[in-house]
Amino acid sequence: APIFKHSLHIHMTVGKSTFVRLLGKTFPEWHMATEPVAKWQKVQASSTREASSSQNFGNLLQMVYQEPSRWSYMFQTFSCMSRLKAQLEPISEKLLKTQEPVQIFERSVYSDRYIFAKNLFELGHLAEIEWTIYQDWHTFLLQEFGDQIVLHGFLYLQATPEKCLERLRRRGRSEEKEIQLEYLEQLHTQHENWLVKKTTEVHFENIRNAPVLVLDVNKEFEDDPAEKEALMRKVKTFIKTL
Ligand code: D5M
Ligand code: MG
Repeated sequence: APIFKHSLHIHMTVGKSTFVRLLGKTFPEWHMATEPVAKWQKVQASSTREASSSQNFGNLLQMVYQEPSRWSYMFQTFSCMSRLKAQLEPISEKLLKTQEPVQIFERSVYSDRYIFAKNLFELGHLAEIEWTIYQDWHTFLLQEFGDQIVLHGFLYLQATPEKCLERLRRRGRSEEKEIQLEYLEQLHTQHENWLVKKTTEVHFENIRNAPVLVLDVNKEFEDDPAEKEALMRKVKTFIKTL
């Protein structure tokens, strides 16, 4: 199978989906894998025999925000599984036929661990034993599947926590209404430590050395053609260097 050359993973607190949509419009030949938030909001058994019997087991996103100490570990197992599955999806024939195949993922199994799980542990929502077991299977799974989930770079959409809060309030997802600035500041620090300052201990060599493109998205790029174009040009240039 051909080695897939350009796989990028987007990171940031709020604004990714908008950005991914824009990338999709600008580069229609690329493949976009969006975050499976809907699955977390409506957990269902995967082996339902009859479509009509698909039972809804709950809104895991809401559960984790309401009672983080109870549900954080559970959430991490589910989100990591769903991302791993998405990253293992075979590359489409159509994409393979393009000259420079590019695949973009909205977040990754790495942001699960080095942003969210780490932060939840530092906040005390993951017990030491949960964090230890989590890291153990995370490392194991990624080592086992390592060569199938190659990644070539990160796009880091950088914005101030204040800006993120403003956008989060504007989007008004009900599960997220209790989120405070402090939580976004913590996530921001995790992103900076991992992707900019590189002080986070990363356990996968290829990830430690993966190039990062930092994009300042504090400006509202959605209704600003010049800003949009500048961002798209930076992404294109970055990909050429990979
Ligand atoms: O929506 C994704 C939502 O899910 C947002 O509230 C952050 C949260 N999320 C995503 N991944 C995780 C992990 N691994 N742990 C805890 N919470 C998580 P978005 O559109 O990406 O902002
Ligand atoms: Mg989103």
